[in-house]
Amino acid sequence: MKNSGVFRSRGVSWLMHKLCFTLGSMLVTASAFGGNKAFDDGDYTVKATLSSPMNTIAGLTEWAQSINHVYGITSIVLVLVFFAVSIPLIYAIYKFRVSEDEDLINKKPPKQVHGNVVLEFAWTIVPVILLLFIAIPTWEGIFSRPVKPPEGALKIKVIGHQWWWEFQYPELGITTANEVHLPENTPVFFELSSADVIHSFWIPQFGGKKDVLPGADAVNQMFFTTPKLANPEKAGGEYYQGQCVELCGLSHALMRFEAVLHSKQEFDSWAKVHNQPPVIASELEKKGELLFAQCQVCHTISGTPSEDLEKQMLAMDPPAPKQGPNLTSFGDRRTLGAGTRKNTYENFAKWVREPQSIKQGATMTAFNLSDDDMQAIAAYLRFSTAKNY
Ligand code: HEC
Ligand SMILES: [Cu+2]
Repeated sequence: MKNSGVFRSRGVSWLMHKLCFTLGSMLVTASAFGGNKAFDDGDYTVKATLSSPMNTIAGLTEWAQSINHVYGITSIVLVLVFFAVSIPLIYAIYKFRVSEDEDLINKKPPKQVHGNVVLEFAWTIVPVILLLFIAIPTWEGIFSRPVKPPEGALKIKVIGHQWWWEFQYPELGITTANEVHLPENTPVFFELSSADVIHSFWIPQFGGKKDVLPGADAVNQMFFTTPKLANPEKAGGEYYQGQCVELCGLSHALMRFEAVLHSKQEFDSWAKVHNQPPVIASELEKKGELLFAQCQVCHTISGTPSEDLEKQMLAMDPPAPKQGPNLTSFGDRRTLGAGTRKNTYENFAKWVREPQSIKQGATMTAFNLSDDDMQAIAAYLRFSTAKNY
């Protein structure tokens, strides 16, 4: 029988399969470079560049760098294995291909061999050596991590909610949401817990991720020393992207936050002014204050009646924590809806009127407010410490 070229194409398709698999893996790796590049147009766009905010391989903390060290070694081994397998493979496919006029039916099978001591030893020992090569720096990385947070680390309680983040600074008496402010070059200690389902806390450029679990006795810890400011002259903080990395429901992908790095001085001023209640200077703000009454069952603003309500709710048995993010100094936040949109008046109005149009499944009630009322609430809420820290 004349060969119909089946064998050859099978070899090729097998090779294609392997190549696609490799390319796929490389794409997954490349996606680590991607991320949400700014919020300039208010939308989520993915861009793969080295300076992307979700880039994992430009680690800024010692912890992130030790992870990257292992990542680098693993990549070298992987590339070596890739070539060690694919070069002989391509050679074999070419060399032993079927020629057009070969009679495959009557062709004798090649000589069958079984067991080659040298080969079997070689392909057992070589992977063991390669794995050791990866394992030793991995162990080193894992065991060089301190087991306890350093003395005097800044403590921050992180509470995951479907689909936003709460940050409490017990020593500073501050509660905020979706933006975690940090002093540069300082040990920080996160206590992670969840109000509902399992989430996972991750600031890619600052290091690894940790699960955020529900249940009072399931508090995870994360600690590291924050990096130094890249540009100490610039005021207003440097923003790094964070993201929930545990599939936690419908809007899991929209459960983001920003870590804002400040000089120590700037951080202290932020902490001082953050809790200042809104100044009610105009009629509009006054009206906004009244209208906010319908929001305060879920939202608290420090130094206002909504805070007293929160205390009462927490004193109940069982305690009833508020469902929505703390909105103290909300005007200072860069984003809205946990990093979903840029914090502009248009996005704010859309959010209040139809939160689910921005974030599917968001548990906030929709409020069909008139333009006048919306502007009044915005004036009250967007009272801003105006970055004057
Ligand atoms: C039933 C509870 C509830 C009420 C009432 C409520 N909200 Fe919300 N609100 C939420 C929840 C929950 C979120 C977080 C949703 C998310 O990001 O997934 C939220 C988020 C927000 C945010 C975005 C905060 C951020 O940093 O991302 C703003 C702004 C906001 N609400 C304003 C208001 C205003 C103004 C009112 C009153 C007109 C109001 N909310 C009433 C539950 C509520
Ligand atoms: Cu989550």
